[in-house]
Amino acid sequence: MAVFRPVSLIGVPTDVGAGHRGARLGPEALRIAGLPEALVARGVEVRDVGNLQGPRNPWSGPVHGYRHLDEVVAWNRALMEATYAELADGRLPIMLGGDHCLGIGSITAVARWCREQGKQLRVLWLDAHSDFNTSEVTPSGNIHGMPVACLCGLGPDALTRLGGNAPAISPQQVRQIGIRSVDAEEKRLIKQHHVDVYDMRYIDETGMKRTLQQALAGIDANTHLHVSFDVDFLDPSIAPGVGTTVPGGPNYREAQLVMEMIADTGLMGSLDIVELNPLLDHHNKTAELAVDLVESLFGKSTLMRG
Ligand code: 6HN
Ligand code: MN
Ligand code: MN
Ligand code: MN
Repeated sequence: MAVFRPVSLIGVPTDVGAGHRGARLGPEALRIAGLPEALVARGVEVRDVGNLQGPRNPWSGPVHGYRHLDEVVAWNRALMEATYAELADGRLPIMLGGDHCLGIGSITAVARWCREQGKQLRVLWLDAHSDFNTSEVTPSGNIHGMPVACLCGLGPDALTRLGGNAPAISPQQVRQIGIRSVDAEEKRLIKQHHVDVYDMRYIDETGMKRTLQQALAGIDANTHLHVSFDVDFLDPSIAPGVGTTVPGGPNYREAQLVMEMIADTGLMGSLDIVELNPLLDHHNKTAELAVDLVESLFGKSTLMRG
């Protein structure tokens, strides 16, 4: 069994980036579903640092193409600092979201950490969506549809320069898996910036095993894998508790295989769990499924391997 670094759970109870309210309840739902205990049972030391504090959701409309930009910036600044502090303490941070705008703060901190440590960073973006919109092309103004673009330097200065003047990452560091909903102009941006997208058609034709092998190609012992797990990655038939369901996602076995293959690398150094919306869930079952998949990310195998 792989030995994992001690984990820090960082609750990020925000839905200021989303189109539905309720993801702010995600951190508690994940705790109640047993995430801390499940990690302890995997032999992982767990510290729950509690929930970050941030501005409330004003629930207002877009201004210059963004909804709640000031609030998104405040939450991400706080998260960037908290994530960096846990990494610097030798720990593996797990972000309990919260909506996917929080990937801006977490990954900005991870990228800084990797630069300082001379490590290669690879971001695995598990999602139904590409999250590569900008204020010019967004259909909603919701910033949870923009984090990958922001991290790659496309977006408002307050978010693209959260960690300094250069973009946090380049598109070449990102692998997107499970994608099946990309807006028309977003698709153009994805192509223009050469983001590596393994969409559902690709997965159907290639199989999940080969897809993951390709997404993980080129990593080595000096690689830090950041996993950004948007729960809407999963097929809505097994994971209804999210605001933006899209049919045709990975089933239970495919999702398990993804997590198991990531665990096999032994290189996961940080994890976001985002977009869980307990108000849309049934009896917390989506949260329980997320916990089950995180157990696999930490080496629990459904087969006879460990
Ligand atoms: N997520 N592409 C849509 C938008 O409004 O930009 C949906 C984004 C969903 C984002 O699920 O993290
Ligand atoms: Mn997302
Ligand atoms: Mn999504
Ligand atoms: Mn329902």
